[in-house]
Amino acid sequence: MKPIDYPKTSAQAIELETSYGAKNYAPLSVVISKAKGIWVEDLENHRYMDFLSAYSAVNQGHCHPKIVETLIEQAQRVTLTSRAFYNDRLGAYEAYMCSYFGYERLLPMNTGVEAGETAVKLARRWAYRVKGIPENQAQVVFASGNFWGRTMSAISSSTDPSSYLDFGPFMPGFQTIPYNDVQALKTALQNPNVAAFMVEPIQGEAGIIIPDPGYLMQVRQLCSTYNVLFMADEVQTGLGRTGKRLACDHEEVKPDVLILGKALSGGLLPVSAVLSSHEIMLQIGPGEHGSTFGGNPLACAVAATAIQVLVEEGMIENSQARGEQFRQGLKAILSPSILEVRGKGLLNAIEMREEHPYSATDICYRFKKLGLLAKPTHGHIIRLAPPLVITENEIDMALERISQAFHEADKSIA
Ligand code: IF1
Repeated sequence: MKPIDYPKTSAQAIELETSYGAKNYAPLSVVISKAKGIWVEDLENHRYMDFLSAYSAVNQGHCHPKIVETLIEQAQRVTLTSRAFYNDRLGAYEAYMCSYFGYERLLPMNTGVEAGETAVKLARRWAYRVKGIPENQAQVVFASGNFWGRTMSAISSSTDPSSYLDFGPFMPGFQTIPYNDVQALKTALQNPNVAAFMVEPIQGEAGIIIPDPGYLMQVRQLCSTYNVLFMADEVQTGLGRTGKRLACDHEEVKPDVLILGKALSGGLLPVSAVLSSHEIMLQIGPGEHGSTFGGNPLACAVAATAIQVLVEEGMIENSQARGEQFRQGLKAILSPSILEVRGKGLLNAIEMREEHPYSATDICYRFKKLGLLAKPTHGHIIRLAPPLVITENEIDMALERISQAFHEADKSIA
């Protein structure tokens, strides 16, 4: 068989994907062929500042040299053994992660949604075998506006029709309550059959929705009071993204079940994890859950280095400092199209007025022309989330480009 023939131009690359690919995405028309740190390049050698970070999967910056080095080194030793046997990376990785995040046990999976599914299964098992909820009566509560992936369970809890429409019937035993609504949570937890409340500490896909100060603290307290598992989906907000190790750390609350993914591998390969206590984790026994690649030595080695560089290179502190610098600059952009600037650490958003003559997508295309990549969510909210390695000067450079894009757009409709 002849070797594969890759495109030489962006146009060729787009044409191939348009002709042969499924249509489950509508990408911005840029073709990335190289990436390093916060910078990505297309096939015509145009350079862009990546302000999406693969939805917070490359917090450590694209192709972080130390993580790549680990990948190459481990790939020449052994990559996959299956869990039919032990390997010499998994146990050490589990101990390393449990020590850093303060949990007793870790269950390794691959994608974020698989970790979410694992958390729901753990909650149900715990509900029947520890809390004593009658069989098949366990309820898991979610917040409206949640996004935790694309599987049938994840869309069964979704309140976004674009996620669930015409994919029914749905997973039973799920309820949704308004996000950031303590009273609604308290009411929901009166039901003795509730096993868990699974929630993002900041809602990503919903548009970087930040709950009121104290919300997470009250979630923690209510879940403890009603003997319900507090399950934090930190797939997007975790690992330094919001300026702390975890977004839950802003309120110093500790979830019973912690869900991680994305940047857990620095964006090199799919690695996710669920961390919890002995009591909760041991409700799933041998042969009752897992996956072919879950806990493979390559993923463990890469993830351990991804965590190590995140911490030792000060990326979490940088996320906090650069985020403050960034929001200060964004708030100084006086455009009638901007409704609100919000964020924590380097998870930020510009919410635009929906009725404005130009859209968030128009602005993102102007960003692209000026050498910065971002994508709107829900039509009028621009998520701005660069890798956590971004420097002070690069933030200033990004602010110049963002501000110029808005001023040019405002001039174009004057
Ligand atoms: C896509 C959105 C973000 C997540 C949270 C679990 C998962 C995700 C909080 C599942 C995944 C990704 C999915 C990705 C785009 C991106 C996304 F726009 F889809 F909603 F970030 F906001 N929990 N989010 O954000 O992790 O299974 O994908 O590894 O293109 O679907 P996954």
